[in-house]
Amino acid sequence: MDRIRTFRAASMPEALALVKREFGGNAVILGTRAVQPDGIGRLVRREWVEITASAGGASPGGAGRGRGAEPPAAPQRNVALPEHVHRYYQRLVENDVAHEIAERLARSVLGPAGAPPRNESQTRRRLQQLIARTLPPCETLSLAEGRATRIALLGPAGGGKTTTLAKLAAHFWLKLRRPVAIISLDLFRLAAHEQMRRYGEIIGVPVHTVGTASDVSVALKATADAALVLIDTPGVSPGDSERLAHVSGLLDALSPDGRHLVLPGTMADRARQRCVEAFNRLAPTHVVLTRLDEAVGFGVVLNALDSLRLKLSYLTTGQRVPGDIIPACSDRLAELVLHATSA
Ligand SMILES: Nc1nc2c(ncn2[C@@H]2O[C@H](COP(=O)(O)OP(=O)(O)OP(=O)(O)O)[C@@H](O)[C@H]2O)c(=O)[nH]1
Ligand SMILES: [Mg+2]
Repeated sequence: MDRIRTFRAASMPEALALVKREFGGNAVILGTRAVQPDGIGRLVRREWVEITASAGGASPGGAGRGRGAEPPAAPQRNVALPEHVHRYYQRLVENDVAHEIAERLARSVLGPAGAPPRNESQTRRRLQQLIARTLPPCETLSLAEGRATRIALLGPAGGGKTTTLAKLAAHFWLKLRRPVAIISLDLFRLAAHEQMRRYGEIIGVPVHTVGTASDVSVALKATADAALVLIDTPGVSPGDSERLAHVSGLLDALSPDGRHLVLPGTMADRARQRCVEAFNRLAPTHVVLTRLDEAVGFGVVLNALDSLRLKLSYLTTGQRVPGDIIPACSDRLAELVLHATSA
């Protein structure tokens, strides 16, 4: 029988460290919960984080693992791989890289002529290069000269669109002092509108709302002087074609320079594929992977991007605004995927 326990700490990395210390690298995260102060204080005060984890075994609903319900089994010794290559294969699996991708990488590191790397450091160097090359191109936001750059965030409900948008708004306005404006298309839920309005107030950037096509020209005029216009869209279930069509129409009218699909990095494979297929209709150009703080390792990034041919723009690693956002960079990501988890 698996052991299940709830761990509480001041931050997600600390809570994950407790889980790892208690249950080891094969722990399965069953659920996470932020225990927050009330009201506006939640944006500025640190919250407690609770993780419920099991020592091993299946995770209900596949939550928290990129490859569905199976935790990574202890990798079998692969006789075809030299010892030091196999050790890196194990590390990839420990970091939640799917077995088939880890195996593909380990085999590629041997090279076509079967000239294996001589030692650990050569293996690491080759793997790092291979991983960086496997990743899609990385491209963060860059602002056009002399006109507003418009960027839309879209994706499934609760994926982290509004939080990521607030992090970007804070970075460009509070840190870089570039004028930012927000356009919110999320008029479906009062709470969503309220959330965006509060972020706007706290960060100090104007928020305009667009509910129908007739609001578009007013919003475009009102935001024409901003260097960056961030467009927040409502969460849409992949099966809701009516709402997808509505958002698609408004986006076409706003004609953004980039459309960033926001997906939790911890989403199970099939759910993610369904989302990607549904959101293709909105012609995404980039992907943002969120909730990586809830993943066992950065390997989920490789799993998520393996069949996704969109540019990677940002990764998010927590709920804090501002903060908890990493600009995508393939070399840095390759390092993170190969990072030893048992340290
Ligand atoms: N752990 C973790 N939580 C996150 C991250 N990004 C966002 N969240 C949390 O996820 C929840 C949903 O985030 P939102 O930004 O409201 O998601 P959304 O996609 O705008 O949701 P809808 O507008 O309802 O579709 C909030 O509790 C966020 O604090 C992240 O990187 N890590
Ligand atoms: Mg939202």
